[in-house]
Amino acid sequence: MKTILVILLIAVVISATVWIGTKFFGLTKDEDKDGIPDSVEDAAKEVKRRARRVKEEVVDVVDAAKDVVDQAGDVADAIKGKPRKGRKPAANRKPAAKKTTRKTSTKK
Ligand SMILES: [Ca+2]
Repeated sequence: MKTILVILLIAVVISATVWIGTKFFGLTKDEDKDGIPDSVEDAAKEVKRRARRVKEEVVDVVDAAKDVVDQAGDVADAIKGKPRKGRKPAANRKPAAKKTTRKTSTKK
């Protein structure tokens, strides 16, 4: 219990030192004058951005895993000798938006 209090006290002292140094003495760059160094704010933004990207990728992996499970059933059917059904339509998937620019041709 005492150890936790000591660790907490050290953390509070470090935070207070950084805040006071930033707020009143300009030791680190702080353009919005909120006492939080810009480097800390930038790091927090980057962590949030990366967490959002990881979440997007995990959603993609889960979608792909669902497709694998669907297709695995077809393998079992093939082993049993059933005819090929073809690709199952994806349930809740929008078609990927293509970012190609259409060129207008003047040739005929
Ligand atoms: Ca700031």
